[in-house]
Amino acid sequence: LHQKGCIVWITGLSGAGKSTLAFTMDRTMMAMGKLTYVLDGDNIRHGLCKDLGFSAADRQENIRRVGEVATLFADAGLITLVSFISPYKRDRDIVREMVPPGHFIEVFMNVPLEVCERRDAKGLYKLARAGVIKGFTGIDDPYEKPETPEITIHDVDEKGGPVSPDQMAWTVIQYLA
Ligand code: GGZ
Repeated sequence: LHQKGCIVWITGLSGAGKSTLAFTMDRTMMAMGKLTYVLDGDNIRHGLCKDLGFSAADRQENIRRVGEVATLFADAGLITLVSFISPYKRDRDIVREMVPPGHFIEVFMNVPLEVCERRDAKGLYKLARAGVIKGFTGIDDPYEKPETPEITIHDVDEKGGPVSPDQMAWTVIQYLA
C-alpha cells in the first residue's frame, strides 16, 4: 500500500452539510479503492471527547484532540475526513501546522446562517433562538470563517441552482487528485 495520508478538514456551521460531504466522500473514495476514515461528532464526542461540552475552552480541547487523532490517522496513510464546526481559526491553524505542508486541506462549507437555520434538521436553532440552548454557534457564539481555505463549497451554483452532495464531493476529490 502506497497511499499518502492527509487531513481533509471540513469546517462550517451546524447544518451546513459537513457530515454529509464527509460521508459522501468516504463512500465514493472507498469505491475508488482509497483508504478513508471519517472523524465526526458521532464517533468522537460520544467517546474520546464525551467529557467536553460547548464552552470556548471545551471546543478548543475538542479540536485539539480531534487534530491529534487526525494527525495519527494521516500518518498511518489514511485520507482522514474531519467534520466538526471547529469555529476558531487559531485551533484549525494549529492542526495545519502539525502535518507536512500540503497535507492539511481546509474545506469551508460556506452556507449562510439563514439557510442552515431554515433547514434546522435537529431543531437546535429553534432552541437556540428561544434561549433554551445557550452559546450556539452562529446565534450567540462566534464562527470564524477561514480566510484562505484550500476549497470553498457553496450550497448553490453560479446560476443559483442547488449543488448535490455528490457534486460537492467531486470538487474535493478532484482537488486531492
Ligand atoms: C454548536 C452544538 C451546540 C452548540 C450542541 N453550538 O447539527 P449538529 O448538532 O449535529 O452539529 C452540532 C454539533 C457541533 O459539535 P462540534 O464538535 O462539531 O463543535 S465544535 O467543533 O465547536 O467543538 C450540533 C451540536 O453539536 N451542538 N450544542 N452550543 N453546536
